[in-house]
Amino acid sequence: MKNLLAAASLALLATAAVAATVAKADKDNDGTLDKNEAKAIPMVAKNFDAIDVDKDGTVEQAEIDAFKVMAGDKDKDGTLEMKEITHKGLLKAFKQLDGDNDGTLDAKEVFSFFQKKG
Ligand SMILES: [Ca+2]
Ligand SMILES: [Ca+2]
Ligand SMILES: [Ca+2]
Ligand SMILES: [Ca+2]
Repeated sequence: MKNLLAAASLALLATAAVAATVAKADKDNDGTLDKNEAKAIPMVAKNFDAIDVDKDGTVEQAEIDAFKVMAGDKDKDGTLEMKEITHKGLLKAFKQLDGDNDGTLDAKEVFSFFQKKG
């Protein structure tokens, strides 16, 4: 239980750190980053189109979170199998998230998880 709590607070810290960066780059305060604003965060600027899963031309926090989780795609097939996922909440919700029931999560499915969470 102690370990679980430690993991939870670490996750919270990580989330807060990223949120601060996005908020800092979000010059017009609309909660998303357009291509211009994303220039302030090299990781986002470089991967903008890959991160923008819903292709609305802006990057939101949930998309950045999803992108980070998708980095666990070790065999680079574009989807996450259960064994490629380290995020505990994601593992727990795996079955519900796997909308097309193919046994893997794609970027959109991961994005929907963080969208509901946020
Ligand atoms: Ca903005
Ligand atoms: Ca978007
Ligand atoms: Ca994979
Ligand atoms: Ca799937």
